[in-house]
Amino acid sequence: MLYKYGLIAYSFCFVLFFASVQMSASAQDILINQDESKVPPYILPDPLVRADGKRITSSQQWLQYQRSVMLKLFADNVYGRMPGKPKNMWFKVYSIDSNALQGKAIRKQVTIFFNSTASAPSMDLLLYLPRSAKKPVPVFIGLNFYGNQTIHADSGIHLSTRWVMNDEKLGLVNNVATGASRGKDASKWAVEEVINRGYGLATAYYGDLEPDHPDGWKTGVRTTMKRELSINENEWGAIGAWAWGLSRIMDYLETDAAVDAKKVVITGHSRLGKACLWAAANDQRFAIVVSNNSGEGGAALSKRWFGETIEKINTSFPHWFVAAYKQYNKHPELLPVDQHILLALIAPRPLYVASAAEDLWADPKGEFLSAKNAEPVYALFGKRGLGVTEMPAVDQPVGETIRYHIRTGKHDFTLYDWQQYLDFADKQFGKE
Ligand code: GTR
Repeated sequence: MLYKYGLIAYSFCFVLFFASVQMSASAQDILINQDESKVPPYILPDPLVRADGKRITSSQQWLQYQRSVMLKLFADNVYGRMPGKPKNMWFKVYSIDSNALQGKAIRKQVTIFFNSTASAPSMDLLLYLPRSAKKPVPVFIGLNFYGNQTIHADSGIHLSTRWVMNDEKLGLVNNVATGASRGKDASKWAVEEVINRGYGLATAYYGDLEPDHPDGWKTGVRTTMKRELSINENEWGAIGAWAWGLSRIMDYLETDAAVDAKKVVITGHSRLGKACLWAAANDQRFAIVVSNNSGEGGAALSKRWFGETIEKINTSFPHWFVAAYKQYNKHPELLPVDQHILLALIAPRPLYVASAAEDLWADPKGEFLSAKNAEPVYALFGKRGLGVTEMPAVDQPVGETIRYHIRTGKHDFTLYDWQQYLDFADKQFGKE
């Protein structure tokens, strides 16, 4: 009986809820809060409580039951369904330079074709490997924002011919990258540092998977691969497509004898940090996960009203998430998950979450609290988390299997960030 009334009340909430969603479509102002004293109380769902109210008490129960339940909640409500590996994928290593970066690196460029046809949809992978390596190396992988040629001034990098967002300062004109874009985003990519530390670096342009605008799905993999992957374009969003591409890079890395595919660190900045987390939640081949300033829809809690909100992100970027996510625009409290559970889906693998002090939009404290609230799932595996209850001071990383720092400065991916991630990877891989 109680259950029946519960259901009625629940359906009633939904009616109200949809009505308010309708109303919000015409609402002009989206309220944003960046004042800590104004954050209202909120309740986070407990990842260890099952739908029937019973508690998960072991890593086996988590892995055999709860993990997939939680993953599905994210698929259904936030990012959409994640398709698998296409059957007829193939790789063409179209360029190798064994004397790249003043002799320090081997540069490989690979086209990853998603089917066997001559005009197959594809992505273009850039891979640097330390030339001095005597055995397969661990590799950092992450998508880039403006084409592979922007991550380093190395003139041997293939210039992307795909659609890019215009930005004259970066050499991106008429939605095409010009030669002037070479190296323009190099400050975000510590290529030499990574190579000197004995790691490889693999990157591809996210626009190869889906151009980042509301109509991007029409030319991206959500359309070009829909038949092979048996998924309609509206069953996933752009973040899903980018995350899917990260797994396709992993598919290639597994075939490259110079790479230790058991030691792949996946990373991403901002919107690509969101894609990185969703990729890592789905694909357990990524050994270490690094979220750099991923913010709303990434590492930051969405029920905590601070910085970007679900409503704001769905309004600015209507193509990033599935339509179901828009139901929570005005009612984040009704979302059955929050982002600490996304982080928990990475357990027991090492996870690094990083914020920047001036990046209030991404809600540094919400990122810290999210990492903190992922700890109970890591604890099931005997893994230690942050080891603190309060946010650390700037530039003071904390934590073991879950690590966190808040860096001085703006929304960015800096050398300081890379150095912390390399130290973390060294430690986790027992390289010290
Ligand atoms: C912002 C967006 C953030 C973040 C950022 C970025 O405009 O609101 O969620 O993704 O872009 O990717 O740099």
